[in-house]
Amino acid sequence: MRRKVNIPNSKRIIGSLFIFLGITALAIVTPVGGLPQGSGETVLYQEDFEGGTANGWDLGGNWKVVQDAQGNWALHGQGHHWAQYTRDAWGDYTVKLRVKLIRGTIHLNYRVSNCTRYFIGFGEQSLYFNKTSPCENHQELRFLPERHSTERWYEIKITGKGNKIDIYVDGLLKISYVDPDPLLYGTIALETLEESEVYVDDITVLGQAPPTLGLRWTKTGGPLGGLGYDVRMRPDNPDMLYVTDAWSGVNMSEDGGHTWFASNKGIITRAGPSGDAIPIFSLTIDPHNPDIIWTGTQNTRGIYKSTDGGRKWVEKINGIVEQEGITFRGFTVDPRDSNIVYAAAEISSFAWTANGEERMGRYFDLVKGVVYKTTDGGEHWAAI
Ligand SMILES: [Ca+2]
Repeated sequence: MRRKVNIPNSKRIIGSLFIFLGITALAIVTPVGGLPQGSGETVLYQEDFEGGTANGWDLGGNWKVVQDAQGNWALHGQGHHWAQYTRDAWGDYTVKLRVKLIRGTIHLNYRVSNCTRYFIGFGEQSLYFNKTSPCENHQELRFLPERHSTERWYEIKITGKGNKIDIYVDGLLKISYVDPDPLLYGTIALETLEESEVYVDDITVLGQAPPTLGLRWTKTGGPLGGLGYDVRMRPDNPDMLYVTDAWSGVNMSEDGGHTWFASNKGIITRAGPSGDAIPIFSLTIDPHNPDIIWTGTQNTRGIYKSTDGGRKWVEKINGIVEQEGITFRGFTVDPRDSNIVYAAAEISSFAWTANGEERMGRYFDLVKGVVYKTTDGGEHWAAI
């Protein structure tokens, strides 16, 4: 018997935050010679546009890289259009850039993430600091009636450390703001307004380099794509590892992660556009007996139990009510008894709203939670 699950559209997948993990790649981490890098700020991104291109930028409307009368290449925008750097995003960082107004106002967007952002309005008549959060909700945080000349380059610096944002113009601190509900992460973007025309050049992003801790990841195989979720190590034999992935199922290693193989014998749940993906999501090893392993599915009803260390699996779904839209995020085995197990799951909005209508929370699919319990090793489950 093959159980086939159709996921009607991509929104349901986006219901899981972990889609942003992107491609699953199984890897091991090994020590690298040398000590961690120093704690100073380093250049995370730098662009002077002298190559005539804007690599990593999504240039909307009529944003383009142009050469001015002096032969200098810069970004140029006019009218209400966006240019966004899409190749990276950061937490605490400083962005420095040069801006030349021809007319109007530009928004310098900071910590842009989906539809939330801070934005600094730099215009002929004003300097202001605003925030968009939640989506479409613009909050005015600071306004200064500062005059700025046209046809002149200004140096602007925006620094964010946690909830404190400082804005400098030509080296002078103009706005310092502590946000009680801060946006903590995101990229940079430029937004010219109606009746505006602006040049931007020499963009530098400074911040802490990602910590390396003297370790290096090495790719050791694994499926090409999917939603990796749990990594488990057998407590009595650390060379035995398990990685779950929707949609390649259970991946196992017996040599400490150097080589991997799929171990899905007995798992009959299938999903995906072609109906052959194995939507295994969570996996937990019984702390009393590491030969007993529990695994659960994504977006469909499926709990499987192995009693031989993950080589074969038996479906255990008696008592699970939901057929679709249920994702098992984890299992907990009672510290006194292997037969008592709790399975925590979320249920997508389409599975519980009238007419199967999807409902969004702040950013993602609005889910409900359920906890199932078995007292007989998975023969029967009941929601508690
Ligand atoms: Ca330039």
